[in-house]
Amino acid sequence: MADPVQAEAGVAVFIGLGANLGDRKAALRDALAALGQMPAIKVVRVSPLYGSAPVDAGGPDYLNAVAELATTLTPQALLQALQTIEQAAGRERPYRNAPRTLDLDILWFGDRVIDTPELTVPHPRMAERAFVLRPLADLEPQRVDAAALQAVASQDIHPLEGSDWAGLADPVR
Ligand code: A4P
Ligand code: MG
Repeated sequence: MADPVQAEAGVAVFIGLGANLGDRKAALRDALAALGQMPAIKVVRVSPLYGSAPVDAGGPDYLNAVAELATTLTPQALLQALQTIEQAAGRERPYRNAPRTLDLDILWFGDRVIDTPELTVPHPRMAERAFVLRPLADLEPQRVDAAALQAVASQDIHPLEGSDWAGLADPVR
């Protein structure tokens, strides 16, 4: 069983979720459910669901969203947990930016700045990507300014469903 009290005391983390192969919405929902079942993670809030054309990549359109977690895990342990969930969703890595059943990226881990071979936080490409900035701005409008959104305004992205797409009992704090 999840221990929301323990995880609630943890660090606020924002993750990006994306999928452009298979049952994309089920993959994102299942990933959030799997995260919420981990004792050291609470899923705090989830953004609306967006459809987006691939950026710097080919293949079908993506579904994208951003979630806020609270976790007592270290950044490395959280990355490992995300990669385990990606693998369980059938993620394959034939080449960089290949189409994928599930991609889970750490965007912010509290106010930590991390630069190791395995992990770079804040996510180094987030400022170039409407599929990250738009849902992030829905959750944290004070941290994503108008100029940042304007810089990615030409990218093809559109909201599909409100935060209740994720099936969380209480998607908004
Ligand atoms: N890694 C380093 N920093 C991080 C971090 N902050 N979060 C390392 C997660 N992982 C991080 O990732 C490769 C390695 O990055 C990991 O082993 C981890 O140690 P990966 O997911 O295996 O490979 P990737 O997909 O080639 O890289 P990444 O970073 O997920 O790709 P991007 O840059 O996020 O781009 N267009 C639309 N519309 N929507 C999308 O979701 N996604 C991508 C992927 C491209 N275009 C897209 C979308
Ligand atoms: Mg990734």
